Amino acid sequence: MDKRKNFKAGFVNIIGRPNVGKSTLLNTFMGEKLAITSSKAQTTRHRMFGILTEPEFQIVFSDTPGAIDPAYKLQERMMGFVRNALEDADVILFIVALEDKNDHPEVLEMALKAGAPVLFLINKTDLEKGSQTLDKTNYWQELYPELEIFTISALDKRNTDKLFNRILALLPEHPAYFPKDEMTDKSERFICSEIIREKIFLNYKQEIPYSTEVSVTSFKEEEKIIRIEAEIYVERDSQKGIIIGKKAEAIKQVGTQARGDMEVFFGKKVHLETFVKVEKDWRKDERKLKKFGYH
Ligand SMILES: Nc1nc2c(ncn2[C@@H]2O[C@H](COP(=O)(O)OP(=O)(O)OP(=O)(O)O)[C@@H](O)[C@H]2O)c(=O)[nH]1
Ligand SMILES: [Mg+2]
Repeated sequence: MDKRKNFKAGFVNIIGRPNVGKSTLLNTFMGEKLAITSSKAQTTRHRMFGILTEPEFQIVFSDTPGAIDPAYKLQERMMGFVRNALEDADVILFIVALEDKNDHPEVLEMALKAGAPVLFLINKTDLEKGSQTLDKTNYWQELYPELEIFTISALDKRNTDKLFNRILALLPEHPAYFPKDEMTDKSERFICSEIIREKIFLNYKQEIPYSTEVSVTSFKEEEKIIRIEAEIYVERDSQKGIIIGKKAEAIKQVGTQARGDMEVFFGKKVHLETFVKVEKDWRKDERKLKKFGYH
C-alpha cells in the first residue's frame, strides 16, 4: 500500500499586527524556539517557515512580520513578506491580542479576500480581566458572523491543541513540500543572527533595536564546538557607543545571552565573537537592504 495516500500538506500562514504573538504561536506549534520574540513591536522582519512533519501530514507554518503601514524602505520589504504569505496560504491564522484596543480590521479584510480559509485567533487570553475574552469574541462575531474564532494563549498553550486539530482538518491532501528532517527554510547563520537580534531587542531601548541589523560572517562547526563570528550594524556612530556600552559591558551581556540560546538550539558548545560596525542609514538604502537579505 502506498503509505503517502491521504497524506496532507499545506502552508499555514500566521498574520496579524505587531506584538500580538505570531512568533510565539509558531514556536508553540513547533515545540521549539525557532522564531525570536520580544515585548517590543516589529521584532520579526522576515518570513520564516517552521516545518512540522509527521507520518500523516506536513504543516509549513509561516511566521511573518507584523502588518503595518510602512514608513521606510525596510518596512516596505517587511510588508512584501506579509503579502506573499497571504497569497500562498492554504490556511490563514489571523491573530489579535486580547488587550489591544484597535485590531485594525483592514488587515483582516486583506486576509479574508486572500481566498484561503481564515481562522481568527484571540491570543493572550491568559491576561483576561473580567469578561474581556467573551466581549471580544462577541464583538467580532457580530461584525463577521461567518468568522471561525478561537480564543487561545500561545504562551500557556491554552486551546492550541483544539486549534491544531482544526488546522489539520483544513489541510489539503498533497505530497510533502520539504524533506521530513527539515525544520525551517532558514540557514543556521540566519537563526544565529536572529538570536543576537533578539538579545538586542531585550537589552536596548528606543530606536536602538530598530536601527540594528546582524549578519553572521563565519559559522564553523567543529567536533565539540561551533565557532561563530557576527557583525552588528547600527546606523550612526553614537549608536555604536551605546551598543558597546561602558567597559563593553552591554555588548558582553548580549554575547553571553545569545551564546546561551545558541547552545540550547544546536545542543553544542558555542564560541561567539561580535563586531560592531556602522552602516549609515541602512534601513533606507535599497542596496544595503538587499545585502542584508531584504529582497
Ligand atoms: N501573556 C501572554 N503573552 C504573550 C502570549 N503570546 C505572546 N505573548 C508575548 O507578547 C509579546 C510579543 O510576542 P511575539 O510572539 O514576539 O509577537 P509577534 O506578533 O511575533 O510580534 P512582531 O514580530 O513584532 O510582529 C512577547 O513578549 C510574548 O512573550 C500569550 O499568549 N500570553
Ligand atoms: Mg514576530
